[in-house]
Amino acid sequence: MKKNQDFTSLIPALLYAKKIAVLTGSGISAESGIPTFRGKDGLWKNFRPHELATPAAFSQNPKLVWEWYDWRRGIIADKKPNQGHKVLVEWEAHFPSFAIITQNIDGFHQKAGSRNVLELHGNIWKARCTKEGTILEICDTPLKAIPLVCPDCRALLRPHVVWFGESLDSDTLQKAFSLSSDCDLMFVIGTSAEVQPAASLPLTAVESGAKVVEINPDVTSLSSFVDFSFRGKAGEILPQINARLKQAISKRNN
Ligand code: BJW
Repeated sequence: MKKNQDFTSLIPALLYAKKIAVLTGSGISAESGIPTFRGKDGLWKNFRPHELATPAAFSQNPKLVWEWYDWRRGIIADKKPNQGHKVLVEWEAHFPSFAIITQNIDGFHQKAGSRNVLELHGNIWKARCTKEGTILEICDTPLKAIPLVCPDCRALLRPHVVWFGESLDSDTLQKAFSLSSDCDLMFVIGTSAEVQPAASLPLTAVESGAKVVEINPDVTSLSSFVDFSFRGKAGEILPQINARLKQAISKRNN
């Protein structure tokens, strides 16, 4: 079925939305220069997930895993949030109930200024003690010593991210599902929707009666379920929607 790609029909839904949830993936940071995972130049084209992003990989070779994360921290440290992230900051200030659920670990939503952000897969700037579970913020790039050890107990620290086969933090996941079932409008931006359980959130929103808007240059497995599909880059489409929204707000107020 052909999806609605018309800004004009989205604007009334956005203008009168009471509760907005946004699910983001690596595509929203692509225009900042952060690689995605599964695209043409995605990380999983050059690196094997089972060698770098599983608990077994870390047990086998913590140094290799930390080196990979150190390299990625270096890439992120040099880059800035883009227009897509910035529009979401404006929307948080405008809408009474607005939350971002991100799969990204780059911290760019918060860096742009968003405050109501749930990080499903953790944060690359944090490390966690493998013995005591203590979470530390570590901002050095490059890291001073690899692998990192806990300053308190000397056990290994690991990146505070969620690897394949690991459970997501249950409180965070519960909040994400409740935002998804409770919203009247959900934006799904820059995710292939291939990774569970994040990929189930938009389906929960659909089942709960919300309108769902996808912004992605490519078709995904979600595309056939959504109400609006905008095929393009988040850093271009979001500012266009925002400009139309502002016009509609000023028309409404006059
Ligand atoms: C643009 C753009 C632009 C480009 N503008 N868009 C049920 C069925 C089958 C399997 C499972 C299942 N439940 C669980 C699993 C196993 C697994 C899973 O889902 N595997 C699938 C791959 C099949 N899930 C898990 O293991 C999860 N744990 C879990 O469920 O625990 C319980 C359990 C375990 C095992 C079995 C059953 C239950 C944990 C998942 C953790 C994912 N971790 C990673 C790494 C995080 C740390 C790190 O960054 O190093 O998270 S993997 C990677 O994928 C990362 C991402 O957050 C995640 C999603 O990727 P994302 O963001 O969608 O990126 P891409 O590259 O896929 O897509 C980018 C999109 O952007 C593309 O569509 C582009 O077109 C678009 N784009 N430029 C807008 N400018």
